[in-house]
Amino acid sequence: MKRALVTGISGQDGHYLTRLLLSKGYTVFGTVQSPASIVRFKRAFSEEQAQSLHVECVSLSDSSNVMRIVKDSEPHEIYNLAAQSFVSLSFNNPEYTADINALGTLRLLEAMRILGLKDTRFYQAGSSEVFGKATETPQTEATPFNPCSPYAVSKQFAFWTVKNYRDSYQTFACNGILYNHESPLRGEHFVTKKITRSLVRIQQGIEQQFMLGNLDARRDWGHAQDYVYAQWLMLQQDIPDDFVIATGKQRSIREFVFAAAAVLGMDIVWEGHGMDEKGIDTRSGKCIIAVDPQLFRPSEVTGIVGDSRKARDVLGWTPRISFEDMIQEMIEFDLENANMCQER
Ligand code: NDP
Ligand code: GDR
Repeated sequence: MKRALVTGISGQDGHYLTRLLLSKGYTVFGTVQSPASIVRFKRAFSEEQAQSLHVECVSLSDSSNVMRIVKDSEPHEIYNLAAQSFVSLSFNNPEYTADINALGTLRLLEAMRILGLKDTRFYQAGSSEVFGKATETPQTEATPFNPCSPYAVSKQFAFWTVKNYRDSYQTFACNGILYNHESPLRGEHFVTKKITRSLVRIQQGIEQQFMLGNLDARRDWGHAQDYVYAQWLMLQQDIPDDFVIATGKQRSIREFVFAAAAVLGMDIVWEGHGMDEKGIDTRSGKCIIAVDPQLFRPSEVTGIVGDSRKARDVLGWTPRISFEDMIQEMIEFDLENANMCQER
């Protein structure tokens, strides 16, 4: 029976990956940052599933603790998902972000090396943010990195560390270069979840208005369930390698708002320009979206859209859940949650 260690198991991807691994018969060891996350995470699984699940608090900043969990779990596969994953926050917390995302990855790989775990396979949760102000569109595994946030720089460090361990010690280590992926379980501070949750709350009369930052920002959005499958596939290959995982389609924040509103039967028109731009609900005539300059970042990625031909050819991976179905699922989940809150 296979054992997997998943760092950052309580995050969005951790949930989906755990479901996948349990369905394949793995025993799953997971780490979180805060004790509250253990309780929340375990609620998402049945008692039977919980028998194969072992979750504890391990900070990636604590190398002795990292070493211990790797030793105790003796994993066949490690998925390093733990991170300070909010790009915006990384501008105010660059040192912490680097400690967890960059050095945390190094600590795990060192633990594997020192413990002599030669057969253990390692997946690193890399990010399309490394392309930053992209030098070509779409981006492939060969596109030069041009990171433009402390988060992106930390992920670039992790990327090269993985490659270095692969080349120097023949570690079976892979980098996924994953583009944005969303789901009902997405954290509320990320823009997609903020939009679906806020629109639902406005429709239910719980909220009147919400603020967004750069409406012109564009992203290549896929579904987390598809993307964790790619993570697993990478570790099932004969040769470790790096893969871009993306849908190849790019949309703006405005387009996301429009699509999410449509699921709720709402129609939004945009009026004004720049910081004065407003989203008006045509039915009520009310302004429900305004622009907050504080939500803009000091530096923003441009032209981010991925070419995942290599993943399609080598892994046989392809995204299955459409953009529209993903938004539908997110809205349905938020509606259910809003109803439950109102009933309480
Ligand atoms: P989340 O932010 O949802 O989850 C982050 C996880 O990391 C949580 O389990 C959190 O624990 C844990 N964590 C945070 N800080 C620490 C710390 N100091 N020590 C130990 N654990 C910590 O991320 P996602 O699931 O969305 O993403 C997973 C990974 O993939 C991340 O590395 C992210 O950077 C990367 N990625 C994500 C993409 C996306 O679109 N989702 C795209 C590309 C890369 P707790 O719950 O206790 O705080
Ligand atoms: P991102 O995701 O930075 O791409 O990182 P996020 O959803 O935070 O931002 C996407 C884009 O939306 C713009 N934006 C806003 N963003 C937030 N969060 N809140 C707002 O109110 C808002 N208004 C506009 C942003 O400027 C940005 O351009 C995610 C994370 O999961 C990373 O961990 C991962 O590596 C990358 O995706 C790929």
